Amino acid sequence: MIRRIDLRGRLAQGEILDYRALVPRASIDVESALDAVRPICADVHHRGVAALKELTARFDGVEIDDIRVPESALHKALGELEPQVRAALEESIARARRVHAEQRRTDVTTTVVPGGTVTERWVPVERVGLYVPGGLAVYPSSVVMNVVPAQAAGVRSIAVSSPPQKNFDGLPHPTILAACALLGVTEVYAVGGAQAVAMFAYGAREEAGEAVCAPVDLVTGPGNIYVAAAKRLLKGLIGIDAEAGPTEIAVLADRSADPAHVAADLISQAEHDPLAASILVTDSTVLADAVDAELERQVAETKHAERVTTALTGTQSGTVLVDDIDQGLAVVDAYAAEHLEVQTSDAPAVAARVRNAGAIFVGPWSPVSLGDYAAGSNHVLPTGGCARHTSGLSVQSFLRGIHVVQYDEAALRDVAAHVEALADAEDLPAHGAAVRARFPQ
Ligand code: HSO
Ligand code: ZN
Repeated sequence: MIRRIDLRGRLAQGEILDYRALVPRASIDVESALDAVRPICADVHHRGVAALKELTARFDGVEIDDIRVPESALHKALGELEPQVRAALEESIARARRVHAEQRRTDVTTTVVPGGTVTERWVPVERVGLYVPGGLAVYPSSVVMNVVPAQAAGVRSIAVSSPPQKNFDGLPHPTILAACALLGVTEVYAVGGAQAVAMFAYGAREEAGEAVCAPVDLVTGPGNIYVAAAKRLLKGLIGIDAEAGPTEIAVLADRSADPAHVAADLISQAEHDPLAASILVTDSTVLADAVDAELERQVAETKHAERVTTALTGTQSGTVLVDDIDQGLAVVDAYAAEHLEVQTSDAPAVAARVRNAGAIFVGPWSPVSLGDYAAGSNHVLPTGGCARHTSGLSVQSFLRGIHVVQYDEAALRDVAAHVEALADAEDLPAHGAAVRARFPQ
């Protein structure tokens, strides 16, 4: 079911392997959605709430009277939430809060010279808009993963937007609303897609001029290609987190791994999306064969067999056979998976050598789905190879480090000649003059 890429022996033959090209990914052409998204954003910009209601009728098939979800609906959703889901969400929130609380930064003051200091002051973003999709699946867990770091960072104003659902009176999905209520988020909008990103970026007013949603500074959260395109279009006006693509799991495993567990984990992420990528990297054909057999067996029994099969048989998924774990590490580093599991006999040591991954799951008892819901780690992670240069969502995503410079007279006098010399070298004499003006001769 899952294709094989056999790299064994090729290094021995002196070949130079381009691992990134050998393990391809599905390319998501966000650029192509920009043309569709541009008029939507312009409409929201110019006509505010009226445009949002029309776009919601067109794209979601729902007529809404108010884009803002009343607080009573949040409390009702929480009241009606199944007790075991509530308990699980509470545990997920508690664990995520424990981890993210420790990510808080303290301001650091460096005394560069006597009388001259630079302080890095960490300041939370003022207002954040969090987008929660409502497509193939509904992810209250993503509400947790976005809201918890924002709150831990000290963001004062948090708004959530999620598409209205026909079967729920035109409100976002009740578990999304319940998660918001549990987290203490009270500002929620029933708006989806690109128009939600535009609403966050520009704010939205009624025709009478009354403001309904104030503009935000930063938009985070996953979404479909139109949401990604809107983020790309409005970036700059707003800050954004990464443009989330289809989810990915890579498993680096040796003979010691349990094939049933490896197959289950590959299927677990394939379940998200027909474009999801599941990749096994192993030096053991015995394991590869056993995982293949397990995939056949388990896929037949899994609920979302159709999209799982599409994902696993797609060119973005596959088993890569390598000579040894060293070569396996080169492959997974080149791929830079959103999620990497290390299931080898010396998993912690192997995992410590990984350079590129959104998150690493070490050993047989740390499956990706643990991290999706209840490890305490964040599940908003870089996809599409962005793990080479980008981190997952954290408290840091919601902070800005401001340099505060404070020199006294003697410290400035001491360095004045150097400033002047560099200003002259750049042919910017007014820069030097601004220092010299303070020390008339
Ligand atoms: N694996 C997804 C997150 C998620 N899984 C939400 C289940 N619900 C992307 O990291
Ligand atoms: Zn998942």
